[in-house]
Amino acid sequence: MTIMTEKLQPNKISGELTAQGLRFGIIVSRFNSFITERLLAAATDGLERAGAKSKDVDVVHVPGAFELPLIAKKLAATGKYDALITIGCVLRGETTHYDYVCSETARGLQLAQMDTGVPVMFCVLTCDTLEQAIDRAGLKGGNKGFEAALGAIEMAHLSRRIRSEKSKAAASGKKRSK
Ligand code: INI
Repeated sequence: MTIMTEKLQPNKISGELTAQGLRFGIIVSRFNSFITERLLAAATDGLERAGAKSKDVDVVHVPGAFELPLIAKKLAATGKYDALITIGCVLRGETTHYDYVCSETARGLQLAQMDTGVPVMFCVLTCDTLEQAIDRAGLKGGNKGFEAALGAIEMAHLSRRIRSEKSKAAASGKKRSK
């Protein structure tokens, strides 16, 4: 006996790539500003080309990458933003300072998004050389700022979508209890 099975067609939940009506915060490190300002320019270009308006994008500068997590968490907690983009550039030096800055920045930013539920894009270059950073800030490797902008838009939509699915499920009593 053959069992006819219908091909499973699951509901797909994905984020659109239009920035209209979304609010973004961009936090930029001044350290290695030669690189970070190029990442910032590409991030704002990405948001603008996707339809974001100036009034919906705030840019905040911090001294170094290590300071990104605290300000990300504070901005996320305002409830004003659909997504945040954090921009930094850490270059390896002669000591272990690099390792501490990289790991604490990444850890802090992940905590900021997990604690607040606001998507936080990690546009922090961690490079051995300046050349590697330049490649990723507009040369051979493209520009990670632009990629971060697209990621922020996608995550903002996805978060809104999941929030509305959650309220729909709650309203229809379908929400499963744990
Ligand atoms: N901050 C950076 O953003 N990039 C670096 O490469 C860097 N290095 O190499 O030291 C750096 N250090 C500063 C750090 O982020 C803090 O601003 C500083 O330690 C004060 O808290």
